[in-house]
Amino acid sequence: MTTEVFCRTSPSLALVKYWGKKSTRHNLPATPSLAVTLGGVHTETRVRIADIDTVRLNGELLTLDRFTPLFDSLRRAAGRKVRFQVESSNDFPSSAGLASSSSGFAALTVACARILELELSPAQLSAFARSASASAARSLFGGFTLLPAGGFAAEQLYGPEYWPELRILVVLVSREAKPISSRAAMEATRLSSPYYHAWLRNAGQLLDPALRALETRDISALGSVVRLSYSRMHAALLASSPPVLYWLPNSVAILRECQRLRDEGIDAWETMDAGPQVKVLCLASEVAAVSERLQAVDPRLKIIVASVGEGPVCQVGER
Ligand code: 2P0
Repeated sequence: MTTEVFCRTSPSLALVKYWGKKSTRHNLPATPSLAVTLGGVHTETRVRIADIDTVRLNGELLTLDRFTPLFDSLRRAAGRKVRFQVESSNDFPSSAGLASSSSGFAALTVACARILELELSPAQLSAFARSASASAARSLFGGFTLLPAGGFAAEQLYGPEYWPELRILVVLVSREAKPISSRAAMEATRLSSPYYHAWLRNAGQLLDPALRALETRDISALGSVVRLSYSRMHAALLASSPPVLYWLPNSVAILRECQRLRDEGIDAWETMDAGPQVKVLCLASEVAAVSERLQAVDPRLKIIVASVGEGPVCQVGER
């Protein structure tokens, strides 16, 4: 019999974006991020003790360079030299701008800590996850989360029950892996975009209005800050040398359709991350109308309807 730990997490979608590192060595974010954990999309990870470290994602063996530092720091904390056999899968496209690294590294951190029998608080788990991927610090919690600039760990601001009417339509524009990883694109922006410092200065200023809008659950106030955050992040990316453009023609078509919906008085507020997918915030009462209009942009587009999700779920079993 072998002990196996199973952990299920959901991706963290930034409403106010983290983009850029204060410290590359410690993976500390240069900008604050405010996020919602997406209910209805999941990473599932199983970890067992083995003779060597292996990580499989959707059945495919991965290279270990992104994983070994996390494994080593958890092993050091536990004072144990064990190795991990990891099998992970996503029920949404990986490495395509859908925050698979947030849910992936959060699940991995929780599962490895559990199999090592490490007693860690949620903030400590969040800090371990952040060292591997900053957005993963936020996936340690359900609901709405905040990772401050330079912060070691994320915190939960509101639980999943805080805004039951909020929906996030995830429009899958492409299933292809992104042309450049977010980590590399972030560094390219820092090193070569003349707008990077303006982005850093402004990113902090967007946090307060976003927090105020969240406090009153005002979707149009929140949506207009969300729109500024992703637009300015992508403006800085586009000004890198060479320019980084994640958008595809259908991404732009969806953005334009959201604008038309808003012109008609329907709150449909888009955001984009490091990939071509578009995520649209709206209220449950308008999901049918918004989905129908977005689907009409291109009938081939798949649209996933997410709500505000829960934090990690973990189980220990024998196999
Ligand atoms: C975010 N993104 O706040 C931002 C917005 C993408 C756009 O965090 O280098 O995989 O592992 O810390 O967390 C994606 O980058 O980057 C990301 P690392 P991560 O969600």
